[in-house]
Amino acid sequence: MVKKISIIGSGSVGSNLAFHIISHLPLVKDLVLIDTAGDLARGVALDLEDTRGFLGFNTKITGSKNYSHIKDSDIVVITAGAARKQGMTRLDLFKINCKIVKQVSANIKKLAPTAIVVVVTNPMDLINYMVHKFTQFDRRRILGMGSVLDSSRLVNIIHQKTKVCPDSIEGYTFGLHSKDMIVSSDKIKIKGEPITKFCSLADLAKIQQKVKMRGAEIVGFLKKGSAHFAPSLACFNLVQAVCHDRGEIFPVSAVLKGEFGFKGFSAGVPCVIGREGIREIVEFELDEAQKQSFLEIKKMFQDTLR
Ligand code: LAC
Repeated sequence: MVKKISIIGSGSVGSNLAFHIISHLPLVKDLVLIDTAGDLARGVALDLEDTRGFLGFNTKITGSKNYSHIKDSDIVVITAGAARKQGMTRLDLFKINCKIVKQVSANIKKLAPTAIVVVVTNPMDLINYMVHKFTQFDRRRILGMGSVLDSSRLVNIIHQKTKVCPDSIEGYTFGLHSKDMIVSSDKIKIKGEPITKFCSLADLAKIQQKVKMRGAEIVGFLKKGSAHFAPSLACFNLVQAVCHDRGEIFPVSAVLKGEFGFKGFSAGVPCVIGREGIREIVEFELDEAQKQSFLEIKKMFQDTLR
């Protein structure tokens, strides 16, 4: 049973995630928001608390800059870190955010040693791998959120093109949470039928390209900060999947240890999610293009971490 959830970083993603938790997971007893920036987390916590009169939850909400409050959390979500500015790649963020996450990981390891950790901080797959390294937690307890977000973007963009109800569209992206993500037509079905029954090959190529560039497109329009509505909901879906322990399947960034023939990096792959985190990685045969993409991910990890 998940009783305590902590969110590190109280920016737009962290605070929206907190709102989803108090709105939809009434059995969570403790919700903690941590932010090292002044009294931000305290302010956010008070604002969230004031929705109690409308929502009627019992959850205790704590906002603080002091990590001691995360003690014995069942789930810790890491959203802390600098967000992308226009023209920046997620990789540009690696150095800054790796430093931040090193400290965060040390606190989680010390204070919440049995927690499931959900990683949001960009560059998400690299940071997810580093959290595994820093905490030394079993890799099944470290879940990177990126492809969950990209998959919702994929469904949205397919809906825009085909006008089919989103509930009838099943599809996911995998590999990296970056413009090099893998958007394969064999992982997209509309009521079990191939997407090419609903749009032309040229349209499919446009959909694939649009999904890959969606995060950057939003950053370009926002000017300040990056997307948060869809990212916080993606994150909430993972938190909820852990709480409900129903074996939902999400493309989660997981540290690979031989699955798909690869090891030594983290990438989005379909995973069965339960109370223990990743219950199972769902393997499938990679085609040649997908294998090539995985080789490139491996090389990117080697180049960046060397
Ligand atoms: C995005 C950021 C959150 O894709 O990575 O919008």
